[in-house]
Amino acid sequence: MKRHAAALVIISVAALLNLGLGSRADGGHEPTPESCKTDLGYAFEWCGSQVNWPCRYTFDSHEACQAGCVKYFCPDQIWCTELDPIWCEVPCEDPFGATYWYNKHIVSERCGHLYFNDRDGDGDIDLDDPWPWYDCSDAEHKKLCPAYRTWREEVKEREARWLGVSPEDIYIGPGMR
Ligand SMILES: [Ca+2]
Repeated sequence: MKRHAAALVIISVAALLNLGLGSRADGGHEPTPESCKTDLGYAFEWCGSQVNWPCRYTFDSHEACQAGCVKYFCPDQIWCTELDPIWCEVPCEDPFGATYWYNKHIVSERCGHLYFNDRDGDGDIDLDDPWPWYDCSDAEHKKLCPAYRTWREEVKEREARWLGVSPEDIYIGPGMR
């Protein structure tokens, strides 16, 4: 039992050191079908890197985020196994499973152009109107995973509880303040 605990400590120290030092995948190219075939380890490093989207924002669910990312870039190398439920068994709305993060990549593929949008064509990205991106992202998430809780749903419920009204009475969209 004691030995087990010691091993866990060593692993977490190694993980911390790895965070500090970065990896060869930091800022490197996205995994490609070719690199997945020849160097699957690179995909794990790239996806686990603290500088690449979206796993740099994850803390508790970092392992699941990395798994979802590898599954997205290297679908031919990853298959469902009952040995580790993180890959396929965890429900899609749960950030502790790969599917949740895999879906984020799909949504980014479909809606990313709205996030990095230059409507007036002056060459600068306009981040002042995020709502078309939210609309697209929420709709695509729901298509992939009906049980997914969107940011808007969560905020509406929180605000509604706070104000003692129904979530339908809360407005989140253009012109809100
Ligand atoms: Ca612009």
